Amino acid sequence: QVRVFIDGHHYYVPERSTILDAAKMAGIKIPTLCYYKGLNEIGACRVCVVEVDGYDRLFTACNNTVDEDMVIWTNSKKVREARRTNVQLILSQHNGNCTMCTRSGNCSLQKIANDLNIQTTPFKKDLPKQKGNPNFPLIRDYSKCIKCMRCIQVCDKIQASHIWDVVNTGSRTTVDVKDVYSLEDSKCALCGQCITHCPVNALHERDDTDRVLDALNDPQKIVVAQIAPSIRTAWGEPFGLSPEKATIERLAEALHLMGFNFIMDTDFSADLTIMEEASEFLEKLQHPQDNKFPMFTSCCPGWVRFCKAHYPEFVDQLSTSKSPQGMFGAIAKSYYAKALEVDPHNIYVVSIMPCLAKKHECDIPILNDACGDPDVDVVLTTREIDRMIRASYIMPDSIGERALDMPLGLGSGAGNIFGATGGVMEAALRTAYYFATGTNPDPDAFKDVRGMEGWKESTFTIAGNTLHVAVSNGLGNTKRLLDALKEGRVHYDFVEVMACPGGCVGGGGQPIHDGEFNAPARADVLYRQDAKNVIRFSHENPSIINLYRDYLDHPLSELAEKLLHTDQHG
Ligand code: HC0
Ligand code: SF4
Repeated sequence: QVRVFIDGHHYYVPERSTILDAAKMAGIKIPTLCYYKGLNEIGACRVCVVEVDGYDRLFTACNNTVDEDMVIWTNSKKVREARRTNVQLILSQHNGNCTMCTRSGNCSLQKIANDLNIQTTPFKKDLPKQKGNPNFPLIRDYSKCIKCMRCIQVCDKIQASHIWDVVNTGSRTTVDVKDVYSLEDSKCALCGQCITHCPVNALHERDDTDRVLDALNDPQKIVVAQIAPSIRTAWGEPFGLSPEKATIERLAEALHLMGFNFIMDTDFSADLTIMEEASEFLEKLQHPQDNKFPMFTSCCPGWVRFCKAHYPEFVDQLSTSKSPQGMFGAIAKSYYAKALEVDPHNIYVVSIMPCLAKKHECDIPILNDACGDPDVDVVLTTREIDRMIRASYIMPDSIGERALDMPLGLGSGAGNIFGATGGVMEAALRTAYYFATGTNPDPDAFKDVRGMEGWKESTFTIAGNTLHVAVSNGLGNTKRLLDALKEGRVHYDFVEVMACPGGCVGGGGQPIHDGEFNAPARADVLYRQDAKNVIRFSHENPSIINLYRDYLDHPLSELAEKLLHTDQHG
């Protein structure tokens, strides 16, 4: 412990505490902007400056530590003026069109400017020009970047992708793609973590809400929504709804009020993915001489893009099973169109996903196996659907719930946990066990693969086979795992990879709470729902059983291969 004086009072704080943490322990708030605990502690914005007796210069509180008997002033005239000037300088290079900004009300710069009572800036506005492709799923708004460097840090340190860098010098200093002209030419996985770590709106997804509104207004179109597993644990956050209130059924009612014709569940097609992927894996195990191991899951297009860009040697080990979003689209425009007795070209599939890479996935031209049209027409992020709900003046707090439409609206608990890291592996093992032995395991037999750890491994015995499995989330952890595989330091049979920290619950399209990591709490909701579901196994989902009985015949059948498999995903 060391003694420090903050604003005239003394406190005892642990040695080597930052000034910021010491003040926090003393109950004193020092404002921050670029600071992100554990990730970005570089003092770039100089909003957290404080005065220290004995020094002329000001200290940034986030990355300077306390000394014995240090005398710190967090709210002196000099500090207040410096903070205001620093924020005014940032504002002079920031396009402050807050009335038309999707981060309005959830923008850390807006908040700090308001908190500091800044009403004008003496500095001349000097905004950089926009560049890049407005049709790419990830868009950088150069006129809003405040050079906080968080996107560089998360992309380098957490996602091992190194897409962003500082470019230019002096007042022209900014952040841009590294080494290439545009994002499209880069090795961006489209995980969207730069968006959820940006304190302002300098990074955002392509907005596809108008395309959906057009489809909803088109009397020819039968608009079918599929809702991804991790949406049900996050969509209600911006409305202040508790997890108990923010059910998928309440979201379904909101979509119904907006004019969606059918509202169904990606949990259903997650179950379908399990049927195909578990069968594919068991078949590979039976012919070890013809196959390379591990087999990798392929349902996360962020991971697939990363694999193609950085580890092409593993691409042929990706499962050929399409992602649940892809399978849903292909089934909606074949089996379901037939059941409705409608022209599949009139079915318009809208995916509601926590993800930007899914926007790219649905745009892949060859994923059109059902009828020649794209299997999925458009992907909306959680944030986009929330914006649509607000723009429709639907009050989620006061509307009722609506049962999902059948048959593609029924999912098992196994499908539900896809949204959390380890969930796909656990779901696959539950069904692989049944396929291999003819009996169900305890549904919680594989729960070792749960949890937020970045790289998990486990060993299970199924029908006399010892299986070594691993699960990674976050691309930095994935890189470590792949390098270990390449160097022969580890050997696995089956590996699940999710690009986002925590899996889709931590997806780049999820609601943003600046500085917080919400994946663990969101994942808990999914596991609680799984535990309560009367169906815990994908192969016991009645809608899946009927789909095979009436249409696909069996997993890996000719029709299943045509509709549900590809070597081009991601
Ligand atoms: Fe996911 Fe999925 S779990 S990738 O994160 O597999 O986006 O939630 O929809 O497709 O199911 C995203 C989430 C999905 C898919 C599912 C998988
Ligand atoms: Fe998208 Fe989920 Fe993969 Fe993130 S983990 S890139 S949200 S599919």
